[in-house]
Amino acid sequence: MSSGVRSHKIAVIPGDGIGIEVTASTLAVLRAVQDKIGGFELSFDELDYGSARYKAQGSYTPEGWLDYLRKSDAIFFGAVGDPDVPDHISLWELILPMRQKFQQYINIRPSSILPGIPSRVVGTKPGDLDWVIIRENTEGEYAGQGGRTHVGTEWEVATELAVFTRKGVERVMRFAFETAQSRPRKLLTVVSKSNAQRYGLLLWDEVAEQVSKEYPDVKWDKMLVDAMTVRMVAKPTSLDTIVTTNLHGDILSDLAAGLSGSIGIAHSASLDPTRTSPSLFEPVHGAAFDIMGKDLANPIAAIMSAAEMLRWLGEAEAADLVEKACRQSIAEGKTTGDLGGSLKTSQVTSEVVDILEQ
Ligand code: GGG
Repeated sequence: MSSGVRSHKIAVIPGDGIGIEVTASTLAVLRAVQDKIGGFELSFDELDYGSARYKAQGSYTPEGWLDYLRKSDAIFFGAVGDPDVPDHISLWELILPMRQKFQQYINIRPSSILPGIPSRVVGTKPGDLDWVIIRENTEGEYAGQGGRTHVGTEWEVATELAVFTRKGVERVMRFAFETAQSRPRKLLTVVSKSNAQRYGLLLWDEVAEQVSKEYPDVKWDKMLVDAMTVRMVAKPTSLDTIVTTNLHGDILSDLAAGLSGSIGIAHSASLDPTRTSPSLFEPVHGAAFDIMGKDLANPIAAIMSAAEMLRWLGEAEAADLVEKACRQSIAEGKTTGDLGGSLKTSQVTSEVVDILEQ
């Protein structure tokens, strides 16, 4: 007989560096919210995938790992990167295969200036900057196509192909217009570099024009990525929802994180909107080896990513509570050094748990 308790199986990959610390914080918060409101049960399948495994055993993951992960309802991921392993190896061993294999073609990276966070942009205050960056997440510049020939000679050639398919661009564009439509301002900015990249990014712009016709109530414009960086700094209130390519989204979302306070609060979700495969939730930041093991990392980005995971799993009440607790601890100045506070990772975690338990 069914107990009526909704159960969700979460694959947990703490990964490397501060990923391990912020994942521990996140699990503490998830357990607290589960105990607080009940009605659902999370089971955590903690996996040792990462650079330590690679250095000890020669591979980041065991054979068949993607098929194994497919059986989970969602994946929570900390960070990847190690000073002893070239970054292109760690990224291509762990994060990028998950995004591609599971067709997580939407990477959502929201940014806003929250009450309690000192503004980094002259003249802005909390509420002025409130963006959702939608990054294409499976193709484009990170398609992984290319190669090297004549290696080590003066004729050495390296190619890196940016791949854009009509289907790939259409699906991210449609998601972006729908997101913009669901937000109060109904405003979308489509970012590319189609003056210099005249094939893939021209297709990008053309598809935007075509898809826009299905959403007449959405006000939209096009920007070249270089001009976009200036607009983000100079006129942040003119932006709301932003859609861009894999590489440009990676860069612009870090800029957005800096402008809204700290990369330590930048959360993200890599979604398969068709729900055929599990989606992936991770802080935007990397392994940050310089502060690893010192209890200095800001756990909020990871915890807010987990809130998005709860929302994706249908646990909206729990998601709202976690998000509210994070916002409250920031508003009360109970923050780590990156946001001007003096608390440790463990103390911020306890603050968030305490707020949840009230
Ligand atoms: N927490 C995610 C992480 O470790 N990110 C490292 C990184 O460089 N990511 C690049 C990307 O998101 O494409």
